[in-house]
Amino acid sequence: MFEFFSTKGFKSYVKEARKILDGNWTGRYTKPSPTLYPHQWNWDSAFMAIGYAHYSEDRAIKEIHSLFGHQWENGMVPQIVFNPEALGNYFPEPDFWQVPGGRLTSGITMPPLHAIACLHIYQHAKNRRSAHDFLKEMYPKLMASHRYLYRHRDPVKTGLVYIRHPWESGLDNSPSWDCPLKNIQVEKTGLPAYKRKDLAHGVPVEQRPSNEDYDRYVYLVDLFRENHYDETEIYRQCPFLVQDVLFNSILCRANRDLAEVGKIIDQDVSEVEEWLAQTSRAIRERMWSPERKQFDPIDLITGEQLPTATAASFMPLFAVAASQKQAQLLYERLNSVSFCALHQGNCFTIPNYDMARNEFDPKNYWRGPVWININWMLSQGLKSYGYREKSDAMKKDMIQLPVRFGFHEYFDSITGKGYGSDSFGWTSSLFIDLVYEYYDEDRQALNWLGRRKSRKLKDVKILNEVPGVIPSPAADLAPKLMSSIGELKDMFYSMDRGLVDYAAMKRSEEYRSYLESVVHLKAFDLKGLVTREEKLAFWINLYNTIVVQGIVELGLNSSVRGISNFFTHIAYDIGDYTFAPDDIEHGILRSNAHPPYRMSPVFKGRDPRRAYMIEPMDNRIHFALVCGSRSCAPIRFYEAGAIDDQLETATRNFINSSEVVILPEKNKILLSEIFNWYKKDFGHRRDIFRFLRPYLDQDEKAEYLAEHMDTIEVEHLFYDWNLNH
Ligand code: 9WN
Repeated sequence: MFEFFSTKGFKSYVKEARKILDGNWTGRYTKPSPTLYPHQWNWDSAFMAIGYAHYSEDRAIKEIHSLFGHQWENGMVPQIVFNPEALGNYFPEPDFWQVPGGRLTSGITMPPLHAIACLHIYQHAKNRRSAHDFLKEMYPKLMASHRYLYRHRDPVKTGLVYIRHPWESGLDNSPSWDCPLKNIQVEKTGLPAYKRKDLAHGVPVEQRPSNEDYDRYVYLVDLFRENHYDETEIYRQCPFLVQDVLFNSILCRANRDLAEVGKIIDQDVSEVEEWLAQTSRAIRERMWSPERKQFDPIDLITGEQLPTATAASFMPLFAVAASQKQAQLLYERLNSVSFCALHQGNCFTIPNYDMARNEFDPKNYWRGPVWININWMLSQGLKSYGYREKSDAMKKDMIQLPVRFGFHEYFDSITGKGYGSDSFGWTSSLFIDLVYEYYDEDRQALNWLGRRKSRKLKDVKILNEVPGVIPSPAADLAPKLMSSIGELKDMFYSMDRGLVDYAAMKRSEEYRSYLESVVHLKAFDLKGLVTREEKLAFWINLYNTIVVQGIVELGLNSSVRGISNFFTHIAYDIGDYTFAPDDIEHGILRSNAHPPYRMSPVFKGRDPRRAYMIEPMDNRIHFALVCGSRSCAPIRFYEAGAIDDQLETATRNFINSSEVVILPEKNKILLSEIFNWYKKDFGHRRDIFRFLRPYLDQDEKAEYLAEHMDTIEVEHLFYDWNLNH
């Protein structure tokens, strides 16, 4: 490897996302979409603020201020704050809601994400002092909004609050509401006259709620206004009262964050802690269905759980309310075909609804497409329970969706095509958050101008020296080393995602025994490696292992880029010579080809190590060498007897992973930086395409590439240098 740090890749997409937010920004709040949703929406604003927190604290704060400026006296934060200048394009608007006091808001609420957003703003603030002031100002308002929920939406003190309209759930036409909505008898003639406006913006009818749904939405609004938004009366009369899993999970998580906010500004947080304890217990105990092994909403009209199969049932992970056992069961369900187990290849993770169910519809709104906000919360929840690999994999997939298909409201869970509104607010803001968070350790890569600060270590550190162990020649050292590496691999490498548990490895007996055998490399005769296959397997395995050992020994915990000369600083003494990873990669395996962006080869002049170069070089090594980072190949153990097949598999896997993405809709191919750095090995565009062709899964994308070799635009992907731990 080498020390050139690319800042390409997602940079242009982050810019695009920011441009969308600029376009939707009104000066006070951000429209969820330029046309379909022209007003301010409750939970959308929290998601917007989460993205803005990374680059515009000011906007993040204004967004929240604007919403809470319309908080009702009883503490309720309304679902919509209407913009008087944008009236006429949405239904229902204030003339229909007729809320008390002539307010320009709707008369329902939404999942209370705002304490989460406020804490996030504070945590990312550059100006801590003003962020602290912001928390002080927000705390009583946030407390009032939670108090409203516990007082008016949990009248019999169950610890769970109810929603009284599907719009309050945020997941309007979720199949979870089919049953309770069906139980509402609606006489068309008894309904007030209304005209839907959501279909006037070019979104096809099959991607939106049905007319029957709308009749019921309107019926409920009518009931609220007839009762003058009196919560006690509504509770008595409303035929739709549901304790929703998503809503309560968000409330629970918001309590957690609100307690944190309270502590930051020295408040007594006992009331919030009490809410937190009650709600997490109630989620764990009352919403869990032992037969279905999932969390289900509770219909307060029937008193029964509503067996459902939406992604909402995973949300107690976000709340950190699920027990370890429940979390494990949720994780298993998430990893099943019902929710498009990762990289299944024929769908996108994770659809909003169980793909195996009849009601599943990959195109229809909350009945099956992929939604970034839901997956964003879920990936956070998975991380909280230690399912870091799955969480990271979901984040990576979420980042890919807008890159491939645009910043849409939701995405077809089978084809990935974007639906609903385009230029969608929370898809853009959460994309920004995901890119920043996922590449958190690597902020410098997002800093367009910056070069990262890294340490340069002096001298070369020989890693195969153990005091008291005398190197001795052993004819079978190579196979012994390989089996020792194999043991480490079995114990500490996770083969499915190519991750390594470095900390556990360092403490292990197996690692100590590996260190003892690696000492004998000093007495190893490289001439004993005769065939090309033996040499390839030996050097690839050795490269991968020295990199892992280097990470362990230097105590790196975020990226190999922490040490600017990592790949030349560590080395093994083998026979009479010293080999650093760069010597192995560029000298031996690349037949002494120039490392990228360097003027000279690693073996200069008559360097005797040239005698061990493997010629001709095999390009496939690039997909087998591990650099301790998430973007490089997963670690495998290579065997001389099977090396060709193994390299073939490694290459095929890499080329069909998210490191090579063909986007016919954009006439673009996104390629791993590896193809850019190693132009010398792969050649230029047409040569690269020819190389890719036999490895690509033969689908319409491969066909597209074959037909558009001359015109397709090439873009190189951001290289993820974070440690693969
Ligand atoms: C009704 C704004 C909102 C989101 C919701 C989403 C959709 C509104 C609608 O758009 O709902 O609130 O008219 O369909 O379902 O989650 O907040 O983006």
